[in-house]
Amino acid sequence: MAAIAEAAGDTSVLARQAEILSRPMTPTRRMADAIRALSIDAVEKAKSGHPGMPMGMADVATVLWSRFLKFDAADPRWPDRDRFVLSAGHGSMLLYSLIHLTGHAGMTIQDLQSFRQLHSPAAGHPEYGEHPAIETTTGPLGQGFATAVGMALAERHLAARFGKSLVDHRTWVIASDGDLMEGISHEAASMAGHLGLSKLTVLYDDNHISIDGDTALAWSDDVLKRFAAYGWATKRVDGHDPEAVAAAMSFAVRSKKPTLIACRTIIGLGAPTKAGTAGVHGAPLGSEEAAAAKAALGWHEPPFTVPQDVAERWHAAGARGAPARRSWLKRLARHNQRSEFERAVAGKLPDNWHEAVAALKQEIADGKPKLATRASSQKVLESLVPATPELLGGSADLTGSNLTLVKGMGSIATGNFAGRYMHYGIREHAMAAAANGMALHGGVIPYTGTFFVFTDYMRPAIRLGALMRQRVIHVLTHDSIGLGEDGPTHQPIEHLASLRAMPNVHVYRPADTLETAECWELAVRRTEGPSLLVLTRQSLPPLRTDVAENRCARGGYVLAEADGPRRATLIATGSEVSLAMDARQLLANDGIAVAVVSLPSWELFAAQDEAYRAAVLGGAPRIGIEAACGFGWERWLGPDGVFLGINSFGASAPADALYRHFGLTPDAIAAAVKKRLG
Ligand SMILES: Cc1ncc(C[n+]2csc(CCOP(=O)(O)OP(=O)(O)O)c2C)c(N)n1
Ligand SMILES: [Mg+2]
Repeated sequence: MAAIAEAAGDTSVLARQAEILSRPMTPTRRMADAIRALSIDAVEKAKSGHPGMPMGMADVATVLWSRFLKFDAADPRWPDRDRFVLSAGHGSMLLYSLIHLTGHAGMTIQDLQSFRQLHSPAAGHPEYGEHPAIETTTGPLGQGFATAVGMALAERHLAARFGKSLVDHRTWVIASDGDLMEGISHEAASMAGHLGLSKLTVLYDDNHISIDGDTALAWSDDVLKRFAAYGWATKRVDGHDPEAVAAAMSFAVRSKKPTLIACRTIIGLGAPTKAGTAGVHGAPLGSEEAAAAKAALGWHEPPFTVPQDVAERWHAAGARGAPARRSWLKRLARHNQRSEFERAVAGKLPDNWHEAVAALKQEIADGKPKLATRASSQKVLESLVPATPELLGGSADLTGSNLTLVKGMGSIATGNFAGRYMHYGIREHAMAAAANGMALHGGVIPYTGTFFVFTDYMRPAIRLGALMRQRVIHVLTHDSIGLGEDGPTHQPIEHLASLRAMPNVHVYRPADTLETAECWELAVRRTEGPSLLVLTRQSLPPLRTDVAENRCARGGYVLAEADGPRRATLIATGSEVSLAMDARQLLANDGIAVAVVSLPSWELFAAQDEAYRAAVLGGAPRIGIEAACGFGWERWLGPDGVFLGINSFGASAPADALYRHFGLTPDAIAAAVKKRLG
């Protein structure tokens, strides 16, 4: 708080504010003041929210939305629109004001009046799906930036595929100090600089303030030098001088590199005592300061009122892109790839897609391959990739381990975006966020790759992908102690449980090549959220040859019924299913009839009707087997079940030795069943 108090008395900021406010009034200033006034009013009415950032960045946003951003308020989903990402999602009233003022349907003044209330499209932070002009959910700082990098990459890829006449748009980001402090922004900026994503522009709200006070408390980066070192073009401007801002944006449009424009602003510009302080970051101004701010700005309207002339200017800005959209529609109408473009953008799979999947499954049934499921996954990709041109893969420097690359994909590289494979480098967090951005952009179905244990580094982006229900597939190999010698740092234990706990995520842990094909099929079809394919390093025997039905689609099923009345049910996933099958044989030798249930997807199984689940799980004692922690298994095992797994951190040794060490062998399973049965 000391820092806040000191900043409040910062005479240099107040002097600068006085100078800015004394500049001749212009129509552009009035447009920006409309954003400020609406933001003040909405936060005041909600008694919560963040007025400082919208007030500080109103001038920059006005220049962007009225002169540069290519959009048409009449059709906010027009595929060739520019993308705008408010990475600093706490400044949500900036975005809602812009959407409202530019005349979009679905963001009325009543919606702004219900800012932060239940069912308002003007939620606390921008939420994808609440309004078509909200391109992505933001709030976790830094992620919007990396998501935008994915959008910019998708644009380049689709431009290479369909040509400039259909795909030629830019990605604009507003990012705050917090965005640029976050680690993910370093990963994403480095990636964008390396690739030379020249149509990406970041407008950095360089206000020197974060929640604790002056950013100097925690930060002394030279941001421009940092971005220059990543290969970006950089500019520094007075963020309250529209002509300087416009000149910098023109520079960005011409630049052959991604561009960072550091816009020196005053947070809460207009607020007589709180401007330039952390006090204006995340709390209502209070009625006195709010009134004084409006007076200082020369804004004399009642709350939530925009004068006619200002409203008209904003509406004109909202319609500015209409001619561009109309001529784009004409180009689309006569384009020879029109139907393919429309199909990809709509997220519909190709007609012949299912034939490729069916042929593959038959081939697997005939060949009965003994493969690690990561290798099975590669085999599946060999079929899926040619049949599904919108699949865009990649890995965080583990291509040869994740087996995510197949012939003919071609690498994405600087200046060559036609490839379908992205070498993300060792940047898991940005990889997952960029994949969200690609999915949000549309026209591609992204998949990523890394070791399962490193979902810890991707988790915030998996979570946002889940919240936004994006179709993103993560290929996560080396899924247990079965990876062996690399040891406990690399052996996932709690990851299955923690990711199964995440809403909208489907976690798949297939047991053999056929199940891997079935799970991939489900993942590619799924449009309601991220799919995680959790795959082994070690080889697994084939368990099934029946291909008539995708049995993984029910999440769990009886792989082998007991010979005779069930004495017990062994329930396992992935690599432990074959152990359960072997244990079943050992028990049969001793006259104990048990069934084996494969449970590759808990989410899908939970969605089945009660009768089906009861029939699969059976009334006999249940034994759960998974080379991971047991958290959550009680759901399937009931109070009388037994769980065989690992509740420590694994160890370094060959995989077979580890399975023996942790008691995950057919003998140990059989012994546990006998003990349970008494
Ligand atoms: C990952 C993450 N950590 C913490 C927060 C909480 N938070 C919201 S805004 C903010 C920092 C505010 O500083 P800045 O980004 O410069 O925004 P400004 O105050 O200038 O608007 C923090 C820590 C968050 N939203 N996301
Ligand atoms: Mg700041």
